[in-house]
Amino acid sequence: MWQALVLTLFPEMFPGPLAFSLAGRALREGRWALAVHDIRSHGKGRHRTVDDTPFGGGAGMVMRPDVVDSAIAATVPAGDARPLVYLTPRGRLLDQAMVRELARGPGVVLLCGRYEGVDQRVIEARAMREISIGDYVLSGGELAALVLLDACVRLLPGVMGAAESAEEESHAAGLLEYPQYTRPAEWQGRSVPAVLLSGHHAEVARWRREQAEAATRERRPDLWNRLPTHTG
Ligand code: 9D3
Repeated sequence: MWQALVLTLFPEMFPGPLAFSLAGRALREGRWALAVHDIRSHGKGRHRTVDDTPFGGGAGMVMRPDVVDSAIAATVPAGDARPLVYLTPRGRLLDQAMVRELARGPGVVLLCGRYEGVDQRVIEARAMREISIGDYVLSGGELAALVLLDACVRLLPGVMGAAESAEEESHAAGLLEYPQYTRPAEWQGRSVPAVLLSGHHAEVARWRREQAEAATRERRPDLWNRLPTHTG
């Protein structure tokens, strides 16, 4: 079974919103497992200290390597094949290819940082994969871990319906999706595009492809220029 282990100073944040998604139902059905471990339980002294001031100066605090290493040693069995992922704004950007790769494997161990982050030595010593979920600033790694888990779990066998899974495959093409409409056919003076009511499946397919291409060209030139037919 695909097994996730989360190391965090805020264990109460898990499963959090995942309980309300496809991932939550799959968790209750035993299609994956989630273990959460409080890094604070490895803190030093009477106050269970987990952080200290950065060498070289600067704002904020840094999580101690010995504390983080103890948390890993206590929870990750020797020879565990799961990748150890450190969620950090310094990491490689998460994309669907990385999600697919992580979902294919035995699971993940996710280290969530707080404060200014984790001492780099334990990241190197434990050969962690550093991953970011985007170029904006969060308060810590927990929300990023929840995003990564949601993205992975929906790809596990039996979590999505077969129809959705097939659609997923065809959409890995690198285009944004076409816009969606439902009833009522007219709402506040706005009509649904007539082609969608026409019953001409080929015309619907062509219109949707045009819409997807226009949106991708306008909003995501990075994706557009990566399409095989639009390079060079
Ligand atoms: C002062 C420089 N800041 C880096 C931009 C420090 C800093 C800000 C926020 C250090 C850590 C954090 C907390 N963020 C995460 O732990 C995090 C994150 C993110 O902020 N954005 C996108 N992906 C991620 S994954 C983990």
